[in-house]
Amino acid sequence: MRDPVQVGVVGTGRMGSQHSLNIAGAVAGASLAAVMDVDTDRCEPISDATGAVVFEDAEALIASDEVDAVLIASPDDTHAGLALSCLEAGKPALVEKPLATELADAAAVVGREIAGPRRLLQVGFVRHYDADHLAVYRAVQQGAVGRPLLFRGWHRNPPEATAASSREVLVNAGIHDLDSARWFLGQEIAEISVAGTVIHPEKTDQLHLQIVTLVMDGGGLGVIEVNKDSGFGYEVGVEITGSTGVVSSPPHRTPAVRNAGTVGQAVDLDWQERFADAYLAEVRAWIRSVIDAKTGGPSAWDGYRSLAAAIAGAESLERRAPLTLDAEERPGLYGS
Ligand code: ISE
Repeated sequence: MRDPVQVGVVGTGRMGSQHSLNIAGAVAGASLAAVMDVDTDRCEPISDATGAVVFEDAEALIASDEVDAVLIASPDDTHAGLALSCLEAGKPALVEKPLATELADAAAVVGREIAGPRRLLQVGFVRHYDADHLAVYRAVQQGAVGRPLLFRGWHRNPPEATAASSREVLVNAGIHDLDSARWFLGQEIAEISVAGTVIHPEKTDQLHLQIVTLVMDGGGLGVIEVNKDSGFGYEVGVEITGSTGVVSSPPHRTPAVRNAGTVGQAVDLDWQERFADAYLAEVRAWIRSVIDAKTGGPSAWDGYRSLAAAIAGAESLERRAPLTLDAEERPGLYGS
């Protein structure tokens, strides 16, 4: 592997730009070699600032001898196809979540990866690199609350320019929380039930506030609030109830300002602000794994199983009934 690792980024929107600038300026052992976006105007500023070559075609970037590793941050429905291309090219890739928007596509990625010589894909469940999430996870792992029984998560977003459909609330956003439930409890989701409500009466087809209830295959439980239009900012938290106690992520770390008879704290504006340090830690860990030729972190299996839950959840929302998920044996490539 070349030193530094020559990285190509596909998709230079909000996340692709942040990842590109992190790689170019803050990740030892990596160099931003190439960028691509269907809107090339979005590549130019990054190319001008970093010297990265602008590609007009994602497949050409993946195939290029000038690219050792690929970061996929293009629109959600392109992730699986590009991940397959990276597997075919034998190139390690960090694939932003969701791994796919259709389950069959995610299954195809898993099938192709387990047919290959080793793991090549890491999926962008960035919360695995967030200090607050890791502190809660370590407390659980150290037995601070006994046996973990209940995962409670809340995920509140500011409104976005492009309104999400009710399905996208789960496939694009809630998928993080579904992955976290699996991660913190160490169990697979066996049953999901979702209810939703309209936040703004004029948007009757967008159930942007959803409550997800989970039953895990090991007896654990989960309750998740996903809100795509919080009205106040961005907020993510987790809480684990165990057999001997409860551990939860800290509230906002910003100063509490008291004046004029009130107390206030600033909240994050969006996920790029809330998880800025975690995105950097995520890419640094990914580059380390590329150098060591030992891909780690959230896997394509995690991407597949979390997507299966998200899609079942969207169906539960539609049917107004709980849905069970098929139990599937984890392929050996993804460990125990
Ligand atoms: C976005 O793609 C993310 O991954 C953020 O973490 C999430 O909070 C947001 O809802 C998604 O749209």
